[in-house]
Amino acid sequence: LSKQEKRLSMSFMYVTFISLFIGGLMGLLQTLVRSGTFSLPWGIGYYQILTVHGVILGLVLTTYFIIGFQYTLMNKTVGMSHKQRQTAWLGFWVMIVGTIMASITILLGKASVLYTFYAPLKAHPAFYIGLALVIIGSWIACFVNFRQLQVWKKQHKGEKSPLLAFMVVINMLLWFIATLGVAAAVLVQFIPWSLGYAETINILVSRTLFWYFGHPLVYFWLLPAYMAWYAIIPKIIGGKIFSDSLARLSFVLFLMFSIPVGFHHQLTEPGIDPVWKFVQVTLTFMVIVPSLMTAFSMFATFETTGRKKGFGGLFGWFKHLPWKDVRFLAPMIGMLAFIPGGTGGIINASNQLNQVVHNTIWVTGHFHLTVATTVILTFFGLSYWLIPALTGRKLTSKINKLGIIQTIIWTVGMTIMSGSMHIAGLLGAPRRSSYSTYGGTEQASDWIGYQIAQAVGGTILFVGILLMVYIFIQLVFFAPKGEEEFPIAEEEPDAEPTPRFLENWKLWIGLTIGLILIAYAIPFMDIIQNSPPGSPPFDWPIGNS
Ligand code: HAS
Repeated sequence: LSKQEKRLSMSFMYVTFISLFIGGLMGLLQTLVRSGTFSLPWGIGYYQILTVHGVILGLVLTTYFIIGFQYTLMNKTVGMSHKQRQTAWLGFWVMIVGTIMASITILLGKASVLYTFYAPLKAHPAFYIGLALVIIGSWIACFVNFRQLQVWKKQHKGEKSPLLAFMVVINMLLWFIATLGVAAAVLVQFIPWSLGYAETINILVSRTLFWYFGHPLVYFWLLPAYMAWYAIIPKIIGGKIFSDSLARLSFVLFLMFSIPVGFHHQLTEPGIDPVWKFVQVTLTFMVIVPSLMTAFSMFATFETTGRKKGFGGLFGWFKHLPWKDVRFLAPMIGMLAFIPGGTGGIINASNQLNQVVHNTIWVTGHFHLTVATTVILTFFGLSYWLIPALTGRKLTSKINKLGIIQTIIWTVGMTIMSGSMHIAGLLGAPRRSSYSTYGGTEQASDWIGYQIAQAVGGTILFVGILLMVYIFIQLVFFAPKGEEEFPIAEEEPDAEPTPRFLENWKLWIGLTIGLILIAYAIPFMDIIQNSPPGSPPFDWPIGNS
C-alpha cells in the first residue's frame, strides 16, 4: 500500500474511533438513566442522547470503518489509481460535511428522532440534508470500488477476481440498492416536510422505505466481518480458505435475500396485507441460509487446519487455535456471540414470537449481540493488525495482552447487559423508554433489577471502550515502527476451480431486482392506494393534498 492509500484509509479510522468514544459515553448515560438512579443534568433529554448513541455508533462508526477497511482491501488486492483516490477523498469530505451537519442538529436537541428517524418524529432540515450528504458520499465510495474491480478485470481478462475484492463489490452493491429507499424517503418526504413545503407526511410510506433500507443495513455491517472470517482468520490460524466458491455463493445469497425482507420489522404494523408479510418472512428465512453456510465453513476451516497440524480426536483440532492471539480471539468471541444472536433473530422473524418481543428491550438485547458484539469485536480484531499496518508500526505483545483484556471486558459487560435486556424484554419491559419505575407500578418492579444489571454491564462496556481507544492511540502514535503483516489467506492448493457463473453480475443484480419487485411492488402500491385522505405519499408542495 502506498503512503497516500494508507492516509485515505486512516482518515476513516480516526472518525471511527472518535465515534466509539462519544457514542459509548452516551450508551453509559442511557443505562444509568434506566437504572432509576441517575437523572441527566442541564436539561439534556433522554431521547437526545439515545439518538446520538444510535446514530454515532450504528450509522457513523460502522459506515466509516467499513468504507475505510474496504478501501484497504481493494487497494491491496486490485489497486487504486490516482484519479480513483481523488474521487475517494471527495466522497470522504462529502460524508464528513454531512456527518457534522447531522451531529450538530442532534447535539442541539433539534433532531431527537432516534437512529431509525422515520415519521412522525420530525427533525431540523439540516439533519436530513446532512444524512443525504452522508449517503451521497458513500455512493461515491461505491462507484470507486466498482471502478477499481472493473479496471482490474480489463487488465486480467478471463481471470477470477480476488475473493476480497469480489466481496467488497457485493457489499457495496447491497448498500447502493438499499440506500435508494432511504434516499427517496429523505429527499421526497423528509426534506420538503421539515422545510415546511409539505404539511403532512405519509408515515407508513416513510417506515416502509426506511425498513427497505434498515434490514440490508445490518448485513452491510455483517459482511465485512464475514470477509474477515472467510479470508483473513484462516491465515491468522495458519490455514487456508476452506472454499472460495462457498464464500462467494454466500455473499451472492446475501445480495439477493437481504433486501426484500424489511416487513419483518413491521409485522405488528397495520396497513400492510398479511400475505406480503408472510412472503417477506419466508424470504427472511432464506437470508439465514448464507449465515448457516458461513458457520459450516468456519468449523470446517478450524477442523481441517487443526487436523493438518496433527491434532486428532473429535475435538483435538480445537486446541490448536491461537487463543492468545487477539487478532483471532476477538473475532472468535464475535462468532460465538452470533450463535445466540442469530437464534434471537430467527425468534424475532417468527410472526407469533414477534408479537411477544416486538418493541421490548429484548430487541435491543438482540442487536447488542449481533452488531455490538459479533460485528464490533470482529472490527476490533481487525484493528489490531490493520491500524499498525496503516501507520507503519508493530502490534507488540504488550498491546496484544491489553487487547485480550479488552476482549474479556467486552464479553463480560455484554453478557451481563445483553442477557438482562433479553430477560427483561420477555417480562415485557419496553425499549426506547426513559422511564425506569413507571411511577411505581407493580409490573415495572419486575424489571428494575434487570435494568440495574444493564447499567452494571454498560459501565463495564464503557471501561472496554476507554481501553480500546487507548489501544488505538498506542497503535497510531506510540507502538514501535515496523512492518505489520497483512494477513490474507490463500485457497487450498487442491481446491476445485470456482464456477464462472458466480461472477455473472448481470444475473445476480437482475435476480435481486426481481426479488425486490416481487416482495415490494404490490404491497407498496396497496399502501399508497389505501392511504387515508390527507396523507398522500408525497405531499409536496403544500396544496397538493
Ligand atoms: Fe436482526 C431487529 C431478524 C441478524 C441487527 N436486528 C434488529 C435490529 C437490529 C438488528 C439493529 O425478524 C433492531 C432494529 C430496530 O431498531 O428496530 N436479525 C434477524 C434475523 C437475522 C438477524 C432473522 N440482526 C441480524 C444481524 C444484525 C442485526 C446480523 C446486525 C449486524 N432482527 C430480526 C427481526 C428484527 C430484528 C425480525 C425485528 C424485531 C422487531 O420486532 O422489532 C439472521 O440474519 C440471523 C442468522 C444468523 C445465524 C447464526 C449463524 C452463526 C454463525 C456463527 C458460527 C460460530 C462459529 C464459532 C463458527 C443463523 C455464523 C464456533 C467456534 C467454536 C469454538 C465453537
